[in-house]
Amino acid sequence: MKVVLVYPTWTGSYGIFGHFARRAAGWPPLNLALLAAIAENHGHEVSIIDGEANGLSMDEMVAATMEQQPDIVGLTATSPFFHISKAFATHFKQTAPEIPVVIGGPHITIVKEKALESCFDWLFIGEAEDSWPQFLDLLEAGRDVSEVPGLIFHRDNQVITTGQPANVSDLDSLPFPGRHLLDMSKYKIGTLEGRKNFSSIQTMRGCPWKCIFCASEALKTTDMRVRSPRSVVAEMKSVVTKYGITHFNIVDDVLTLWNDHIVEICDLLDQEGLSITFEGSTRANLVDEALIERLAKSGLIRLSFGLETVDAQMRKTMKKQVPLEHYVRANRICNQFGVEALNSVMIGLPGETRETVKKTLDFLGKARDVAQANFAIAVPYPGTEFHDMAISGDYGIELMSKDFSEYRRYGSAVTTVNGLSPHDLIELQNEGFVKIYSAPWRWRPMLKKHGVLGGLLMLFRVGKLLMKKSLPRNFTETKQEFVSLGDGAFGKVQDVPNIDMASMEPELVGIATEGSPDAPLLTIQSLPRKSPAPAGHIGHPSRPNLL
Ligand code: B12
Ligand code: SF4
Repeated sequence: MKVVLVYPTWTGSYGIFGHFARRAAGWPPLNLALLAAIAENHGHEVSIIDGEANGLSMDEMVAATMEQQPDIVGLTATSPFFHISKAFATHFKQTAPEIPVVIGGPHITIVKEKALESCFDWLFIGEAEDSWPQFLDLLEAGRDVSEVPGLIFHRDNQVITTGQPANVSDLDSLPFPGRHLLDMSKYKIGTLEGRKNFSSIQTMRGCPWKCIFCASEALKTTDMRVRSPRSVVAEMKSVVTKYGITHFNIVDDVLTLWNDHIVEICDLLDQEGLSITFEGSTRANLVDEALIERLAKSGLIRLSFGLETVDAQMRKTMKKQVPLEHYVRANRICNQFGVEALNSVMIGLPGETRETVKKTLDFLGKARDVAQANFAIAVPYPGTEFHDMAISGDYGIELMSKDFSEYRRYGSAVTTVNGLSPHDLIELQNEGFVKIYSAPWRWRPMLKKHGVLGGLLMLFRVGKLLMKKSLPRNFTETKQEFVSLGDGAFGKVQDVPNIDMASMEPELVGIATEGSPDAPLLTIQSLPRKSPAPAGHIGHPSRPNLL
């Protein structure tokens, strides 16, 4: 059977943020690549259309899909981008109503039949490594698929659910993702050593904790499984050999959950003489000097930690269970061994007030060992305890929108908390960037990472925002508004009618400075606050981040 898997363009809907998201990293769709390899092993012919990497418009994605003459089309979705996959499926069905369209991914696993729109023939929930090939084989043979676990579909005007599929027990039994179906030269990520071609890779699944803002429980990720280090290193080796890619972003939820596992991977890398670099995320209390020194020796160049907030009560409520004192220590250790440390902060978690944000910003302002922090708005994604809290109004949270397409972390907020409006949260997010990046000792690493032009642009904006903050408050009704851009930079949106994001050169946009012909693309202008914009958005409902 001819299977076409489509990863629709998503950063376009982040407006100006999308340019910076693209500059920060363009990620290969690892899940589709894995499902493609499994389908190929079952004798099916597979293509992947990565609309994001190729900057395709909706029409171009539909045309590219049709060109492949598919027997079936597969899509994936997270909550804030489900609407894009749905728009693609709707568009595609107008062209080819007879070709089945299926969709899986975290959003489907979480909301289940609520995602069963008429443009989808079958939904897949949970891990699909077993159900997907079973389904394809039965469909090709013209047999009934309703015995396959993990499906949701319409039959005789009824919604049929075939139950939760089992998680994969032996990760080593899976093939390596079908990267040969992607143009691997397109995926690049910014590092302190410059932009690198990279691939994502998964060495284990799961995480034992249940932070309230994470859908770990709904996604059944507390069921933990690891790959053998031998299989991981063999995959890395094949990526190095086939594509010349030597940087890996390990997408495991907690990279240093089991020290032995990651250390064994490093031992094998050394034994094989495989010279690579890698990065990942972990919890600050799960690193120590010996571990970081060991990992850095085999190529660790970056680690991300989720600081979120420094307020003791909020830390308790968010159930992350990492004692605060570990963050400075973990950053210091990373600095000591030349590993870049990233720290994410969330603004608007349950219990947030202006005072708690100030506490976090003061902490970061003084913490000289903490070189970089990213400020995201806390988003109550479905399937999280935070979502339930926002619906029931606990801890001063009020949910302003049930439209998941608005559930983004940058320049948008869908909650109010203790009197802080979505607009206030966005302002506090911007303030966070100013606070941390106005410290001169943070400029050096930032310049290294964003390049001289990017760095200067950011410093210019920090200065401008500082000046603006010193102006009288009545300026706010129609003021030009700075918004954070997610990767440490920020800009302001200005009216750019009929802008065609897909056709723009991300690099060009990235380096444009005020006064240059490209300047309008870097600026975003706010509507007056009484405008009919949806909760938290600065823009018009039809074009949320652009006016
Ligand atoms: C790496 C990662 C990213 C990367 C790369 C994404 C990519 N292109 O691969 C980046 C940084 C870009 C990213 C961005 C975001 N991410 Co993210 N990300 C992850 C992470 C850590 C790993 C993803 C992964 O590769 N998993 C491995 C694959 C094999 O698993 P999988 O994707 O779930 O796929 C399996 C099933 O879902 C199913 N399936 C999936 N698709 C399909 C399609 C078909 C046809 C079928 C049959 C089955 C199927 O089968 C697969 C195999 O079992 C996950 C957490 C996690 N542990 O999974 C979060 C996660 C997916 N991200 C999440 C979020 C919220 C985001 C953002 C919204 C954050 C933001 N910036 O606002 C964006 C959204 C981007 C987007 N386009 O949707 C949430 C999603 C929750 C939700 N409600 O949807 C997760 C689950 C984190 C969490 N625990 O809360 N992310
Ligand atoms: S530690 Fe990370 S992956 Fe685990 S529950 Fe918390 S946020 Fe989710």
